[in-house]
Amino acid sequence: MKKFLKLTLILTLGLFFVACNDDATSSKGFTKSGKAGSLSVTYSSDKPLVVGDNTIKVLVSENGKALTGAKVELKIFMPEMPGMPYMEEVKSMTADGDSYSGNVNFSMGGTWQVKIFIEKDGKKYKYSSSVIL
Ligand SMILES: [Cu+2]
Repeated sequence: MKKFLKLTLILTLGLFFVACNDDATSSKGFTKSGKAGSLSVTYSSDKPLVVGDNTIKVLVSENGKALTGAKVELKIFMPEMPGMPYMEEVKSMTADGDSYSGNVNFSMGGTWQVKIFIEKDGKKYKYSSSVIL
């Protein structure tokens, strides 16, 4: 009987770890990248994007080297739809080590257009993307 309890306990713990692992896999974050002229842009979140607040990190690089000291703005917008006005939010991102970060609020589910504006030494770059929530 004691042996049986031990086995049950081991199996239960095993399942617990498997469940935790699954959870870690399904809660992996969001990341998307592309080009803005000669620059490479990656924007990401440690957690999957949700309706509401999201902490978004933007990494800009040129020839494989992080571009620091730039002015980075992230704009999200959703075109007008029947029964719903045009919505947009523009956020100035704050320098955060080699990247830039800021809080972005998606006010509803659906497809959002994402533009990232980068300005450095008088040159302007734009990266266009979209996300579906
Ligand atoms: Cu909408």
